Formats: sequence, C-alpha cells, structure tokens
Amino acid sequence: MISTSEKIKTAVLVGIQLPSVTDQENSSSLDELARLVTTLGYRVIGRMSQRRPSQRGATVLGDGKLKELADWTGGTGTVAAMVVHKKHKAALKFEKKADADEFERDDGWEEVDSTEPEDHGDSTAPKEKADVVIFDCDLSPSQLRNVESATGVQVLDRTGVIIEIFSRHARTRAARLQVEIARLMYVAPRLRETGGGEDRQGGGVGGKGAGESSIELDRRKIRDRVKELKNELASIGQEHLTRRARREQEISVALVGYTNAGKSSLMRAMTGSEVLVADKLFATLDTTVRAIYPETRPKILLSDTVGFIKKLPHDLVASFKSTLDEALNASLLLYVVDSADPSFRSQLEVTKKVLAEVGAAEIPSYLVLNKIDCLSAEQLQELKSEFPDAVYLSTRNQDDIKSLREQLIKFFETEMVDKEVLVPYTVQGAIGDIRAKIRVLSEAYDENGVILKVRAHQEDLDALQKRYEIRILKDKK
Ligand SMILES: Nc1nc2c(ncn2[C@@H]2O[C@H](COP(=O)(O)OP(=O)(O)O)[C@@H](O)[C@H]2O)c(=O)[nH]1
Ligand SMILES: [Mg+2]
Repeated sequence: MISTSEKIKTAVLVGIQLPSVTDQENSSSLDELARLVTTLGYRVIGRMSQRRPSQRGATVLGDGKLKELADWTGGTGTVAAMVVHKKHKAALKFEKKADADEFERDDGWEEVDSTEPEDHGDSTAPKEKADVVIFDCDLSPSQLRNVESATGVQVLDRTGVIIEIFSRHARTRAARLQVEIARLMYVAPRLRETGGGEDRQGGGVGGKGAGESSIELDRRKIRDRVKELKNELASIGQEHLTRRARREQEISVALVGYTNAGKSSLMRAMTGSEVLVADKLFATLDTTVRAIYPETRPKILLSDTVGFIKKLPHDLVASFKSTLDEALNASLLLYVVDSADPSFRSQLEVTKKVLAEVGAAEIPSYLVLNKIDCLSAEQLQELKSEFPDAVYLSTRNQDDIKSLREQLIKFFETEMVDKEVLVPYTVQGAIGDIRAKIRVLSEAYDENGVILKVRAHQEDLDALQKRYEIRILKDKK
C-alpha cells in the first residue's frame, strides 16, 4: 500500500528519433510513453529527443545529449567503466562538435556516428532533478547499464514500462502467468550486465556484485521458472473459457481501446472516483474495476482494460492479449475512441480484430466517440452520419455521462422481466437481499406479506426463489 507521505518519483523521458520517423510520430510516441509512465505512478517532469541514425551505440544518445541528460538527473555524464577512444573525425560525415568522441565497448557495438544534430524541437528541460530516466525505445542490457552509469539513476526502457503495466492489469491466472513469463524473459539477459559487480546503483535481480557463477545460477533459476510457468499455463489452457459464466447479480461493462482514448476518464466520471484518482498517489492503486455510481440495481461494474499501445513490442503481444481477459467476462463492451485523433478509425479496426482473436466477438458492444468537445460542429455532424449508432460524448460533460448511464441501464433492462414478488412476513432477510441486488419499482403491503414490483433478470429471480420462500406472482410486461 502506498502511504501518502511517500515521495512520488520524478521521471524524464528520452526519445530516439530514427530517420524514418516523422517529428509528429516521434512526439506522439513520447506522449504515449508519458501516459504509460504516469499510469505507473511517476511524475513526468521533462523530456528530450534526439535524431539518430540508429538505436545502437554504447549509450544510445550522443555524448553531448548524454551530458545534458546527466544534468537533469545529477549524474556525472560519463560512463565509468567504458573504454573511450578518439574516433577518426574525418570519417564522420556530419561532424559538428569538436569533442564528439565515440565510446566503444568490447561487446560488439557497431559504431554510430556521434554527430549531434540541431537541438530537437520536442524537448522540455525539467525544473527539478529526475529520479528515473525512461527511454522510448528498447535498450540492450549494456546500453542500459552505460546510461545508468552516466546519469546515476535508474533507467527503464519502453518494454520494461509496458511489462509493469500489464502485470497490474493481469487478473486471471493465465494472464498473470503470461505476464510473469514475459517479465522473466526480459530480465534474464539483463542479469549478467547488471549483476556483474561494477558500479551499478539500485541492483537488479541477483545484484550485489555477485560473481559470474552466481549470475549463471540466477539465469538457470529463471530458465527453470519460465519452464515451470509455461507448463502451468499449458495445464490451465482452456480454463478461462469456462469461467465466462456470469456471476450472479453482477453485470459488467468493459472499456476497451487505445491508450489516450479516455477510458480511465470515462471510468472516473461514471464511477464517481474522481477525487481518489485525481490524486496521483492513488492512481497506482487498483482502480480497474468499480461499480457505476450512483449505484444501480443490480450493480453495473465497469472495468478499465489495459489500453492498446501504438508501439507494442512483438514479444509482448501474447501477454497483452491475455490481459484482455477482463473484457471476456463483460456483458457489454464499450469501444472507446478519441474522435479528435485522425487515426481513430484504424485503431478501432485493430481493437476489434484483436478482441475477436481473444474470443470477444460475440459480446454486444457500443462504439463510444469521446472528446467531442474538441470537434467543430461540422466535424461532429460528419461523424454522426458516418457512425449513426455510436454514442457521442465528452467525459468532461456531466450530461453526456448521465445519458450514457441511462443507456447502460436501459441496455441491461431489455434482458430483464418485470415481475411481482410476494415476500411473506415470516421470511427473514429476503427483502434486504432483494433491495440490495435488484431494482424495486414499487412496494405494497397486504395481509400475506410485502409485494414488490421488480425488474430483474429471470435467473436472478430464480436464484432468489431457491434461497427464500417467496412467490413470484405475475409478469408485468
Ligand atoms: N478534451 C478532452 N480530453 C479528454 C476527454 N476525456 C479524456 N481526455 C483527456 O485525454 C487524455 C487521456 O485520457 P485517459 O482517460 O487517461 O485515457 P486512457 O488512456 O484511455 O485511459 C487525458 O489527458 C484526459 O484528460 C474529453 O472528453 N475531452
Ligand atoms: Mg487509462
């Protein structure tokens, strides 16, 4: 549990922009990373970006940029244990800086030219020191170690961030196993580099400067563990498919879609958890399933599934899909999209395709076009003719939220029946139970007992009838 006195860690983001990537793509990727990192509970206080010919190179960044980054974290800016040599300046076509020395290590890094192109537009220096550096690309184990050495703080890469988020969303046993396997596979190759006894802060799995043999041991342990987990995963195989049966009296709605569509905002608006989640300290607590508030009878649970990610590393696709298990239990899916994002159509396609792949194609769904406050009247009109059946809303508009609420209630009521239930005065506990779980339209008293007019799923009435000596009188519909 996180205590309120605990300091929130500050993070700076680093983007490496390859020649094939446009400024806009680079920025939106960093925006996405910022959101992922915030989800993990860090406070993002700055970001830098550098155009590079490739992501190789001992420290990924050019050394000028690395120094700048070290200023942001309070590090030395140099890599302690790295061999530095003068590079043939003549060979560098774009040479601009006189001190553009290139580092070379003996672990097979190809040299990349160390030119420092003009400062990148997408850069915001932090006003305070950062506790963590997060790269918007994947780092090799030795790159990670080198950058940690230069910055003096913990360094994470995109995959590390995503694995952490998935592990928070993994609910079912299968999903947890899947994510744990991904995490171990990610950690294993990083063991030698981080546990090798050199000056590394923070320590990773098997740290403590243990010698090579101990690292080998750790790796073998990890391999064995992965094998074990895979066997376990295979043995539960289809289990989740049989788990689909609706839990009594609980109906649930899953929010699915890309990160930044507004799923969490919608969740907050619908469940009244605004205050709690606005305080970032609590944002890291498990808030992914909540009842719609004010509460309905029966309760409608909303679940905030793990968001689709634009640059999802291939190795993580399986774990990502397994975290969507949550959606499989839902009686209704809300496909949430950011209607102001020009790429929402293709994102919607991907979302639908993946949900079909995990077996959610049969679940009824609504399309929710969010952020309509960002659209002009004409744009909104055009969308309405393109998607006539969609729900249009802004999570910031109370009336929109209210009408979605009504729509959900109505959706679930179409499957319900209106009945009169006679609860004899002699039956204890039934009335409270019914009121807690079922929508009571009216009640009356006669000599035999209380007569409740209710609107409920037939199965729920059957369950009540099994439990209590009550009589179902007649159909009201
Ligand atoms: N303009 C506008 N911004 C919104 C709306 N809903 C959410 N946002 C913003 O969109 C960003 C992403 O929202 P979030 O709920 O975290 O999306 P998620 O990644 O799908 O959970 C946040 O900055 C929200 O403040 C909306 O209706 N209008
Ligand atoms: Mg979210």
